[in-house]
Amino acid sequence: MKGIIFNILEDMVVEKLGMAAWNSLLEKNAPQGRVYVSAKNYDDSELFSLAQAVGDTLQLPLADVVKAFGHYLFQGLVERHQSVVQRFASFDALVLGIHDVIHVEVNKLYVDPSLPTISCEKTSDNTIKMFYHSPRQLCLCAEGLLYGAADYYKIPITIQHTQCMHLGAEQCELIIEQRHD
Ligand code: MNH
Ligand code: ZN
Repeated sequence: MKGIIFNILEDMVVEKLGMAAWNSLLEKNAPQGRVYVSAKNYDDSELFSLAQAVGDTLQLPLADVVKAFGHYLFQGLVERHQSVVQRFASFDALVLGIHDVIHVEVNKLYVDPSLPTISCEKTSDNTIKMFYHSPRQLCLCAEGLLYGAADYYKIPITIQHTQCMHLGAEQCELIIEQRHD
């Protein structure tokens, strides 16, 4: 994973638990003297260790931490890549553009990023079906990102995770529905 992801995890931990907590998590779960540079690659296992340690600190399952981090991550990505997000006038347009616009742009901005395979289709006026596949199985991070995007566009959504790689499926299937409440 790219350093930018670790940088945003640091922001979240510092905001919720303080700088001392982050420094202590880093000391125990990363190589000595580690500094994350946004464009550099770091082992996925390092991110998982840190996320697990955050969960241990808060007594939360890893799945909850990954989802909450995904939610936080969206705003962090927006702040760092405004021009990419600004081209989308709506939640639907952004979601339908994740794979062919956003992650294509990421591929130009970063050398060798670790991106998932995502495909989306609009299945009704207020529903989008998303397929997610990645060797990292970060589908809960994707869910969190979608909730973060919904906040950004100020719309309420619900997500049903109708197929999941964690349950043996070849890919995850997410049904994203805009609520009318
Ligand atoms: Mn995107 C990684 C999904 C919006 C830039 N993105 C990931 C991952 C998921 C993901 C899941 C984790 C890697 C994996 O699963 O294998 N991304 C989404 C979704 C949305 C999204 C569902 C919208 C909703 N992503 C964005 C936006 C940007 C962005 C907006 C920036 C403009 N994504 C990234 C970058 C990575 C990433 C950068 C990290 C790649 C790496 O670590 O190598
Ligand atoms: Zn899944």
